[in-house]
Amino acid sequence: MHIVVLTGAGISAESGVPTFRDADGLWEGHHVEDVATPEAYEAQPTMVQEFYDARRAALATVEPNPAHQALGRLEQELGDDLFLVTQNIDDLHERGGSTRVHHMHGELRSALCRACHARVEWTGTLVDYPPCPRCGITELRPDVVWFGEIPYGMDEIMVELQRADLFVSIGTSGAVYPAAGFVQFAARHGARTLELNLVPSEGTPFFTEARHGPAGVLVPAWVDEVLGSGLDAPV
Ligand code: BV8
Repeated sequence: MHIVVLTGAGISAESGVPTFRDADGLWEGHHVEDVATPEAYEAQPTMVQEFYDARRAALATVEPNPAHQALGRLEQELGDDLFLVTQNIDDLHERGGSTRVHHMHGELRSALCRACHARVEWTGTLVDYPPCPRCGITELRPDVVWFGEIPYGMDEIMVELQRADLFVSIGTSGAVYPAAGFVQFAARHGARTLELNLVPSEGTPFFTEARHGPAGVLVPAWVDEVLGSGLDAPV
């Protein structure tokens, strides 16, 4: 059985990472749509760099939660039969035990060089424009996919969605495309679809089944169900 899992900010909420649209949906006092754009970066590079520097630094203050750990366990059991794609730019899936995580919107712990296009591991700040480790030019930006930019790995993601028997969406509002369209694409290619989210999302009507509650409770229970049911049994 081939499973594709898509995660969003909701899976990291119980780790203390604020989501985008809950409460007042503010990040460091900004709406993500106002900051996560190439135009904002051109107009106010320092503000954008500081926005991501603050979120990168905050990674040291949060820990993976049982939902991340359950997906790490699922990868151990399913291997290549699990494809995990996340919209999140934190490293909590990796710290929760997942080794193959597809960050379609990039990662905080990576920097992108606008001169040589290298993607380099980065844990410090970027606001002071340090030299690119590969080309030496001081044009490093957050390696994050902003609104209007093309998500990473789309070809591979579409292939995985076409071969999925089960598509599971965890902790996302279904507000941003193309991720929000994955459920319909997977269903069109024969997948069963399951939503695990705190409350119904914009995409809930497109799912075969939807369970609502905290990811820290729903995800471990679902993984136990999948692993307990025998790996080739229908879910
Ligand atoms: C693209 C990185 C072309 C940055 C992000 C008009 C109509 C339709 C589309 C568009 C349009 N105009 C423009 C577009 C395209 C645009 C878009 O969709 N805009 C929206 C605003 C309408 N998209 C793009 O520009 C994308 N690029 O389209 O390129 C293309 C497409 C395909 C192929 C080739 C080319 C690029 C978008 C990427 C933007 N970058 N993140 C950063 O992080 O700073 S977006 C960011 O918000 C996230 O990555 C995520 O994708 C998105 C939504 O966030 P969520 O993860 O869902 O979080 P949210 O807070 O919204 O929801 C949390 C959920 O968790 C809630 O439902 C809540 O109930 C739940 N929850 C809370 N606590 C818990 C919980 N669940 C479980 N347990 C809990 N404890």
